[in-house]
Amino acid sequence: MKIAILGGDGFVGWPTVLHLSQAGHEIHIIDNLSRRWIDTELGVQSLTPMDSIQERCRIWKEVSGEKLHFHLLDLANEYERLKGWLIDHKPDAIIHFAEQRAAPYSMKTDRHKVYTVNNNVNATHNLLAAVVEAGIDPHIVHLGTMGVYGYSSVGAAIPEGYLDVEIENLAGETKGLEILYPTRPGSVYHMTKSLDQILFQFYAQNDGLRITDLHQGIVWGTHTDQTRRHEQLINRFDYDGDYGTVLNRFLIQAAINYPLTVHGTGGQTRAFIHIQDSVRCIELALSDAPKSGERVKIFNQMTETHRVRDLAQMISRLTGADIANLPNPRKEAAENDLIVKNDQFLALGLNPVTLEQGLLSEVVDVAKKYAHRIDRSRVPAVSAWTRDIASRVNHDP
Ligand code: USQ
Repeated sequence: MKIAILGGDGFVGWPTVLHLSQAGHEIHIIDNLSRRWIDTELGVQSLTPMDSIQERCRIWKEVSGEKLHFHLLDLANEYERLKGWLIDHKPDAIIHFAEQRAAPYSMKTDRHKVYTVNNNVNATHNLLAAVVEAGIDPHIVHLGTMGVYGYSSVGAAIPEGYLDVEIENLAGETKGLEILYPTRPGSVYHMTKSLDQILFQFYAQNDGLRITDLHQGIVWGTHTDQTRRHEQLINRFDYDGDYGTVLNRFLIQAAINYPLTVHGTGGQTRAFIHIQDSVRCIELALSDAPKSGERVKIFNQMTETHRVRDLAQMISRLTGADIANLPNPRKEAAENDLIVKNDQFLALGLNPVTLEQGLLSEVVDVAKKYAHRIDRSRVPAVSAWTRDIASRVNHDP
């Protein structure tokens, strides 16, 4: 297939590019390199030394013999170029990762909220409108998030996108209805992914677009089979307070003797997936496209759920790291349960990497190896969800 990978320079985008290129597909990366600019804005860098996208593509050609095509294009702000590109190239599939993905970054200031909404919602809508206008019929696979569901658990499993409900009509009869699972986003970033869902629903229904939305959990790990093939193909690894995700942060904190930064009691339960499984799931989803006229296909892309404090204890046991219970900069439930259905990927043959198998190698191969590149001052999470929380967090010793 000819596949356009929007956001193909990012943390999940880059390993997906390599995985699908190795599988024999013709890959076109479309990216505005905004993630690299945000590193510059924040004054942080990936734990792992990352080459330019052009250099990464050159190395992949050397290693694999496969050519990657890179197109510098800003989806959210260059609508006409995007449309022209789609008309010229007519991809069979489009994988859409091109969104600002950090919840803390999206809550940093009003400017960051506005940027995140403008970028993410426009990128998604521009893509959908341009596909219709170009008259093409690609399978669109979008990287969504588990976070659209929220965590107000009633003790029931979260289904894969849709909920069957019963309502009583005016005649007093009980009728069945299938609805999108109600969203309850916990940040402006998660809110944009909730808005994306409505855009997809509309374009699938109105224009017959074939869309799959992957509700992904928190990704951990760095390497995939392909990024291991050359040190210059290495994936990025974020550890800072805005972009670092919880488990990867704990791993590098353990490597530099920094007490593990548990927010509050650590009673938050979240869904997790290893980066290797993430790229496998995307390939599985690609091969299982909905037909035109069908509803958006939604998968829960996660393999395990864990409580934050259990993760901290597990890493502390493995490495001897101390644990710090810090005031939580976020507005979120202090404790929650989470049960998630992921039957569709298991049925398609996913055989997940578990935390027990993968953790130690991440600590040794990545966190310890690159520990010298860590700026300890960038470890604390300082972006607060509200002004009140900011004053509490900042005044706490
Ligand atoms: N947390 C800590 N200590 C830390 C960092 C985080 O206790 O040092 C806690 C947070 O308060 C939160 C939980 O860990 O309760 C998860 O935080 P996170 O930063 O690992 O994940 P999140 O902000 O939810 O976002 C990440 C990705 C996002 C993706 C999402 C999937 O950045 O792109 O959509 O995970 S999910 O969480 O399932 O919605």
